[in-house]
Amino acid sequence: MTMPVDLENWHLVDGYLGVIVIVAVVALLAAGGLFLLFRPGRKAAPPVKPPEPPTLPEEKRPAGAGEEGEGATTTLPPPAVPVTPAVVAPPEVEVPPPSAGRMVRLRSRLARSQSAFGRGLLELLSRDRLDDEVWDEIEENLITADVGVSPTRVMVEELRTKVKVLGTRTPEEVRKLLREQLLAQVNPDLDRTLRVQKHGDRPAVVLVVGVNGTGKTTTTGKLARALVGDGKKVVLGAADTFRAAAADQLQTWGERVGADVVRGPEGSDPASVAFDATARGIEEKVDAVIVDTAGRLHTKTGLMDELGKVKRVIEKKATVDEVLLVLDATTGQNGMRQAQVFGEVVNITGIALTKLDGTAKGGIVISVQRELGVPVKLVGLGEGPDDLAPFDPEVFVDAILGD
Ligand SMILES: Nc1nc2c(ncn2[C@@H]2O[C@H](COP(=O)(O)OP(=O)(O)OP(=O)(O)O)[C@@H](O)[C@H]2O)c(=O)[nH]1
Ligand SMILES: [Mg+2]
Repeated sequence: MTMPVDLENWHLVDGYLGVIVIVAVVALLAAGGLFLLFRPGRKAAPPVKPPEPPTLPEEKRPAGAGEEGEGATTTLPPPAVPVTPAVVAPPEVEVPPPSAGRMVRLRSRLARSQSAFGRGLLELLSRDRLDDEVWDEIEENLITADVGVSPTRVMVEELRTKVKVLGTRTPEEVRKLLREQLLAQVNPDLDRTLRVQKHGDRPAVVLVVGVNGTGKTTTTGKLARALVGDGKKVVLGAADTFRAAAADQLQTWGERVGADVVRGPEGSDPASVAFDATARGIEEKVDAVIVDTAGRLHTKTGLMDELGKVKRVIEKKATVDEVLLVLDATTGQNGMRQAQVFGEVVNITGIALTKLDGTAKGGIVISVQRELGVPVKLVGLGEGPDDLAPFDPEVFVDAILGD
């Protein structure tokens, strides 16, 4: 059905229509505006990207999780099924070799001492004419090898007398003579037994001390290995609390041989870590507790006092059987003063002479024992985990002189 159009009143219709259209448009715009202003969930601020919900690996994600529409801000609910942690294989515990005979195995590491020190001496002593000049050279050779001034004098005097008695000398005789002299200075009669025997139920306690970087932590780790290799049970105390890395370093050594490592937070009291390690050792009835300490300069009184405290605190629980001073053989005579000061504070019972593989100054063994009146009990002959040996004077002297 169509409406008739009144052509006469068209202008009126036209007028009405115009008004209606305008009103309708205005009404529509107003309604749209109101809708935009008051639509539910409108955000006052410009939309912010919602935080990423925690994601789980695809296969562990609960069904349906992460499938909400765009802009969902809810975080994932806890997984319905317990998430099994990734299977991490426990570190393989090694069975280190026993400590006996190690110095023989590591003998070639003393080659540097041998060429510079032993061979030089043998050559000089084998000369037909031994005038003052040659004796001066022999003396110089001994001093350069860090034998120390007074042991050098003693040796040169004795050698002079014996050479006079011998007259002409075969190379074998020269070697024998020098061997006797060196051995006498190294002193095979000193008791070099490392005191790591249990006292009834109580473990032996070994305190490891020294200046920075001498090899304390490495020696502690190597010693733990050697003891485990000898069938002992060991607890390690990481009483170097200055750096977390120091405790981590020791922990790695411990884990490799299955020895517990007691450690404290970075910056905590080293004495309390040493105390806890001793307590753990007693509790677990181990054979030995070895306590690694932070490197400290012997000139820093505060740090030396702290070391004294570490020892006293351990003594509340057990006896400190062994205080090992770790000396770097390459630092030569500088080590001597350090050694004296450490000795005053913690009463050193043995020396671990490290880095003997990297020096021609093997004579340090003689001077350090003499100056301190304490035997060299252990020698470090390399960076490898089993490059620590109980010190054997005869093997040492033979290595210096060569075969
Ligand atoms: N060649 C050689 N290197 C060694 C020996 N003993 C230790 N070292 C090395 O010396 C460096 C220092 O060893 P650490 O055991 O960290 O010394 P530290 O005394 O604990 O050092 P601080 O805790 O910083 O005082 C490391 O690179 C060791 O591998 C050794 O007998 N021979
Ligand atoms: Mg260290």
